[in-house]
Amino acid sequence: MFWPMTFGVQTEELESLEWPNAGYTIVLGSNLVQTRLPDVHHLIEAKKTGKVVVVDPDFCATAAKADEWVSIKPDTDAALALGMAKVIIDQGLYDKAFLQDFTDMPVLVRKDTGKRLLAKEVKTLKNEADQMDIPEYRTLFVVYGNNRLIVLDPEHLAPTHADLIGSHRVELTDGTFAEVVTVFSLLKEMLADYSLETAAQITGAPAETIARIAVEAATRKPLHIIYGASNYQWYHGDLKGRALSLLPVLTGSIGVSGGGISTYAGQYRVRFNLSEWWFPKQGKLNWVPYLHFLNKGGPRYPEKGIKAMVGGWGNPFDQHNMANALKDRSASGDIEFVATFDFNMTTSCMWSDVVFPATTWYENYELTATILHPYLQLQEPAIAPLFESRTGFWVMRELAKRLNPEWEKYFYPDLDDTQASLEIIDLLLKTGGMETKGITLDMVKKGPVRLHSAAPGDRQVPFYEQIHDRVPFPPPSYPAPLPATARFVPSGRIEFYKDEDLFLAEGEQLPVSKPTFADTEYKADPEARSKYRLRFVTKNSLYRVHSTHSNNVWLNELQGHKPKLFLNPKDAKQRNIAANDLVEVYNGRGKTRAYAVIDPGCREGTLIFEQGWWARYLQDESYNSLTMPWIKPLHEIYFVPGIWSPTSVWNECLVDARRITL
Ligand SMILES: Nc1nc2c(c(=O)[nH]1)N[C@H]1C(S)=C(S)[C@@H](COP(=O)(O)OP(=O)(O)OC[C@H]3O[C@@H](n4cnc5c(=O)[nH]c(N)nc54)[C@H](O)[C@@H]3O)O[C@H]1N2
Ligand SMILES: Nc1nc2c(c(=O)[nH]1)N[C@H]1C(S)=C(S)[C@@H](COP(=O)(O)OP(=O)(O)OC[C@H]3O[C@@H](n4cnc5c(=O)[nH]c(N)nc54)[C@H](O)[C@@H]3O)O[C@H]1N2
Ligand SMILES: [Mo]
Repeated sequence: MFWPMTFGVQTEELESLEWPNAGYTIVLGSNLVQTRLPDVHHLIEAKKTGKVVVVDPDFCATAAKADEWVSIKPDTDAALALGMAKVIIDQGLYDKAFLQDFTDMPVLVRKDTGKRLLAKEVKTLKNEADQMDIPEYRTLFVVYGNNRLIVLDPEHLAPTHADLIGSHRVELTDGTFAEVVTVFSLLKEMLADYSLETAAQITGAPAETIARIAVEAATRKPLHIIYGASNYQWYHGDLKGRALSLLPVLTGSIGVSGGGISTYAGQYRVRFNLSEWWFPKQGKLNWVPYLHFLNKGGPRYPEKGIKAMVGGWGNPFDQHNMANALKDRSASGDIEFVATFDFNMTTSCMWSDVVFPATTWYENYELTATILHPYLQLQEPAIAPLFESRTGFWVMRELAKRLNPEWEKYFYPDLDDTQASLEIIDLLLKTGGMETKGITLDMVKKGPVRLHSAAPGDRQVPFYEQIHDRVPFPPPSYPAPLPATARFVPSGRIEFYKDEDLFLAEGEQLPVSKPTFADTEYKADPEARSKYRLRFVTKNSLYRVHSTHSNNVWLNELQGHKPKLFLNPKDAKQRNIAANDLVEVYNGRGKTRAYAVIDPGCREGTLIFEQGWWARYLQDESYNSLTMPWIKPLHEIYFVPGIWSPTSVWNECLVDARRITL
């Protein structure tokens, strides 16, 4: 969620081929050695030209390969980033011109309201502002430079030479005066709370280390920050992302080869414009965030509730928060009908009224793209669908037509599903926009084809156009039209100051560090603090892709056929747990079980469980019966269908553990 707030995009990332071009790489909570196994050699390459630092509460596989491992307390990355930002600013290691031209750092903020000063509020600027023709999703803010107030043009990122620091008294149109101050001054003021001592105390990392990596990061550019999934799957993950964004921005490492901030996880963004077939021309898209469905409420939850659930390509009865609540709701009839299509008999299939046997990757056409490789790749059937299995397209067409015969026309009724798939892929390539220009079905049939980008060599370098060609932020996020997303950065620049009322009320105008669980577990149950003393971190397994391959006998053999949990020796000792003991993990919401690994690399106070085991391997006690779909209200501001909805925060979860005596 820090992406829309800061950059106005869904997500962005460097392709893995760009990793070796970084001068300095900091990986925070992304276990690339396990979760990006096919690409991780590029990270190893990055060590030759630059330095790779891994910040993780666990001595994970990636930490083991890094030049340096910095162990911090979970969910304290914001304090680390803010402590580093303070060092970079105090030592004058920031890129002044970059901040002036491409960020909101010179923008003036009213001290009385906390809102950004609007050009139309200022007596001497109102006329000029009224005459400027800007799109409705932009706002005219004010900066100060060359001893005068200047309207900040959101449509042109020309050099402004605006002051980064300063406060002024400004006459408003109604004759009153307002005190204003730059965002950068406010940031500096706020960072006074993040001295090295404070950052060290919050994170548990030594002050000297924080100071040293800050200086290294700012002097061995470009800086690349990799912000991983487990790290942002916390309630204040957005604050962490905003704080971490400060580092590449302060050092001017945005829009350049090898630099920036990347999140190789989450709501994977669509690579090109596929609205031509994806969105029917007429009609309204009713999009209910999954967390609203789980919470049975929220601004977009339908008044009459939801009675049916049709799923494919996913296994929510294991993989989603409140897996047990989902089961209860199905069993009680609250959800009346569940249908799933899959080629594995997953837990979700077991809980379905109807299961459609789906084709596998080797039985159908599919156009794929990934976040690490900007290539389009055609999956082609190697064999005809086996037994009763059908393609996802076939199932959707048949379902759609039974819901409303009118809808069949969107699904190429005259073609069989294979031909229809190719027809759709062809249409999407032709109408995909700049990214697919010149790419044909024949080309992808021959092999992977690189998508086009604005950067040289079609490299995937986020914001290259914004910095190199001074095109205002943000680039489009598909499938939404630009106005739907650009309104989140109305200055046309990278924004660190947010002034919607809720940000002001929460004290989150600027990125700050907030304590874990204060707004969630401790609020819901004040006794949770003493009852459940372990943070439950559920990370991804080397041996599965989520729950896919959960039943693969060879991969299970490699794991000794045992789900495992990782505990620090001190935490284990306190609970009388020894290596290989069967352990119950519990809280007020649910429980699960796994065999103990006593691991000094695992930070004290943290219990790590590798998610993805089907319930049948856990005696039907799901790890996701312990988790909770907390929703941070701020996230509701950024709802855009198909792009943003409130983030799941699986790690915002307290548990305790006890040995099971059989
Ligand atoms: N083998 C395999 N590969 C996969 C997947 C899979 O299931 N299996 N899933 C894919 C998908 S969809 C995703 S989203 C990605 C996710 O992959 P990653 O982004 O790598 O995420 P995780 O594996 O969940 O966790 C990475 C690390 O975050 C650390 N961590 C947890 N909390 C914090 C924190 O507060 N601060 C810091 N600094 N570190 C923290 C954990 O200790 C862990 O080492 O992997 C993808 N790749
Ligand atoms: N506690 C906890 N829970 C988590 C996470 C965590 O860190 N902690 N991580 C979360 C994350 S980042 C993610 S991305 C989710 C992932 O969770 P899910 O999205 O549920 O992913 P999978 O569990 O891999 O389920 C994918 C299913 O799709 C099927 N499948 C694969 N290909 C096809 C196909 O072509 N057609 C059809 N019809 N089916 C297909 C597979 O057989 C499999 O059963 O889990 C989330 N859940
Ligand atoms: Mo994911």
